[in-house]
Amino acid sequence: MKKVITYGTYDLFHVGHLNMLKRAKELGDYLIVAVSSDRFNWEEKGKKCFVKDVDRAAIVEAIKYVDEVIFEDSWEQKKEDVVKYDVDVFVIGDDWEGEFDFLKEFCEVVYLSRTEGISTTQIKEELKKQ
Ligand code: C2G
Repeated sequence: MKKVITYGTYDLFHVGHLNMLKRAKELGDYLIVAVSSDRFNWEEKGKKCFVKDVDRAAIVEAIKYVDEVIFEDSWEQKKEDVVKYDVDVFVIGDDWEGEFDFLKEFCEVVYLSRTEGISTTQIKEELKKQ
């Protein structure tokens, strides 16, 4: 079984997130998604989420492409996760191009193009104008 892992905040779930998860699953047979915890987002990414982490995890878990959800609580955990879950492919959007090449020692690293014209930030900005 070819296992794939990806990481993200997945706040205000939208079609860009869906496309990423669909394409991530196409790279293997089993997809694990590490959803960023509220603490990690705020303290490490400076992101304030609209949807709390347990609800973001529940939404991602309900997506048919997703087989397992874990929480992302540190930048360092990727290496441990890849080994612990016996992952073959790490995949993430190309906005992170090159950032995780250190994982090539443990698994295949794939950066997929983002879906243009949609982002959580854009959704929040548009809603403010209404
Ligand atoms: N994404 C996409 N197209 C968009 C928006 C997002 O393909 N229009 C992808 C991102 O590239 C990422 C995933 O969807 O692979 C989740 O996006 P975010 O929730 O913005 O994740 P991010 O904040 O980039 O967190 O350790 C890695 C980080 O946790 C990634």
